[in-house]
This record gives sequence, structure tokens and C-alpha cells, in this order.
Amino acid sequence: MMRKLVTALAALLSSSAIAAAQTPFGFEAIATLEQPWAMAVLPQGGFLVTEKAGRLAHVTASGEVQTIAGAPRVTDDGQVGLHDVALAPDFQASGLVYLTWVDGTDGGALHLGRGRLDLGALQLADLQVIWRATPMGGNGHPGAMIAFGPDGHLFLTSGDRQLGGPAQELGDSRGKILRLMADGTPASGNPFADAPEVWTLGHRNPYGLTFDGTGRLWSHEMGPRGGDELNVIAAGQNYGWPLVSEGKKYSGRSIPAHATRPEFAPPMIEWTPVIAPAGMAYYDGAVFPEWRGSLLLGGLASQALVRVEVGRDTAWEVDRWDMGKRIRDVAADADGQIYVLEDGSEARLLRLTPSN
Ligand SMILES: [Ca+2]
Repeated sequence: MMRKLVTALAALLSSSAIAAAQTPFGFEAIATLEQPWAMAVLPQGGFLVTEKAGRLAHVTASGEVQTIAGAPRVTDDGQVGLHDVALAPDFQASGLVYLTWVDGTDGGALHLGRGRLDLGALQLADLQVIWRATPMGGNGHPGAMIAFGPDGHLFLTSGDRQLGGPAQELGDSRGKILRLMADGTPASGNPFADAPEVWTLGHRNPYGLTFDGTGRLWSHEMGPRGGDELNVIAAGQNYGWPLVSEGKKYSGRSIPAHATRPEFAPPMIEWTPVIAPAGMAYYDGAVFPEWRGSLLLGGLASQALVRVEVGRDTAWEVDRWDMGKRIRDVAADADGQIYVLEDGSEARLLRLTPSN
């Protein structure tokens, strides 16, 4: 009860729009990409970046962009194509890299695959599909974000594919957050006996997924007209989509708010007007010490970088910086450097630089 009250209060405080401010940092462009979707920072320096049309790119630390062979066949259509890229927790030893994508010639399903990166040969070898959404099919809203937990489990957002209803059906992997083993099979100990891969349900289009320093899992998802959400993801919870939302249908018809259905977990933050969040990183680095303990979110429609501070039972937006471009992804490296990936054509991969 207390948690719900605190959450409601935080939502009230945070629901007023924050005006985008000038950045208190500079940035330098490392490379330019074409419709990039996600990035992973390589431990030896450099990056892997996905482009929606299907290229997996290696960006060297000096900014050279190289194409890696062996990426999957994808369908580049509207919101879908090649999506997330994530390094296995044991990447330094195994070289394993995970990708998500939608392939219209294979039922239009969201796919999760992994292969072994050979940077010397610029190749992703032995890429295998290790999970595929069932039932297959759908439209946009792929979700498709990967996060590895502290215990090595693979968490995956599976969007509702613009269908709504499947998000409430346990036997349908769309509109869910899944908890899988590193090989793509359902993890043991998941909350639903009849849906062994499902961790949480009632999601719309989660484009951000990350663990914080205390091991809590955070996800954001885009609302319909209004009602973008930041959620703490806890086993077995139902986040309410499409039955409740702080937004409206595109037709303008209202949707009941989360408060009308206490069995659904309410968002920690809701944004109306929307920020259209994409990508998220937990920051605990040394380069921007005043941001330690924050979540950094990209904003598409808001063309912003958004900083959220998190408490034990609350989260609140503290900064919204005007980046002048739609932001697709955010990442931090082990040294505390922060990288931001723009969205769209001729999009830049930026490194933030402290102002002083
Ligand atoms: Ca919700």
C-alpha cells in the first residue's frame, strides 16, 4: 500500500513536462551510421552497432566503421529490422554476441540469436536462432531489448507487435519480458508454470531494459497517445497493457488509468506528453560523478537525453537535455564514458565530454 502511495505521488510530481535544457556537457562525434538501432561497447575499445536495415557494424575506437559478415537476414520494414546487440557476460572468453531481429520470411516473428565474434576476420560466426516469438507475426512494436542479469540470465523484451491483446495472454510471448538461460531456453524458477519463459506481462513496446547497481531491473515502454512508462520489473507482475494506461488510444478514446486496477503494477514515472524513450543505461561511472546512480534514457520525439534518479521505491526525472536530434540508444563503458547514438539517416555516435 505504502509503495503504491509513494509511486502515485512520484508519478504526480513527475507527470508535469520538464522543459528541455541546454546540455551541461559537450560531445564529440565518433562515427556516422545509417538508421542505427543499438550499440554495445567492446571491452577492448570500440563498439558493435546494429543498423535497422540489417548491417552489424564494428566501429573502431578511432571511428572507422567496418561491416561484420554473418549478420542475420532481416526484414527492414517500418519499425522492424535488426534491433539489439548485446555481449555475453563471458564475452572476453567466449566471444559470444546476441542479436535480435524480425524476419518477415520466417513468420515475421521477433528472433533472438547468438554467434561468435571474430573481429580479426570481421565475422560473426555460427549465428544460430536460439529463441523465436510464438505465435509468430505482428506489425511494429518489436521490443527486442536484451539485458543480462547479475546471475547471468538473459532478459528480453518482446513487444506487443501493435496487437495489444496478446500482452495479457500468458501463452503468447508477445507483450512480455522473458527470463531465459544464455542458450535461449526458459530459465528455471520463472513465476508462471504454464508459461515457462515469461517473467512479466502486460507490456506494450519496451525499448529500454537495464539493471541498476542494486540488481533491480528497469524497463521503459512507449505509451499510445501519452503514457510513456518507466517500470521496475519484478517477477510475475502484470503491467496492465492494453487494459490500463496513462495515455489514450490513437483514436482519442480513453483507456482506464492504472489506479483503476490495483492488481496491475503502476509505472514509477509516466510521461504525458511523451518523451518516446529508446535505449537506457544505468550510470555509475567516474567521468560524470554527479550522475552516479542514475538511469540515462534516449528520447526520440523529445530529441533529448533524459536523466532519472532512482530511490528505493521511487524514480523521478531530474534532467532533460536538448540533443537537437532523436536519440536511439545510450551506453556507458567501464571507465565511465557515456555514448549516445542518434536515430535516423546519417546518425552520429557521440561521446559526451564534461564541460569543465
Ligand atoms: Ca503499464
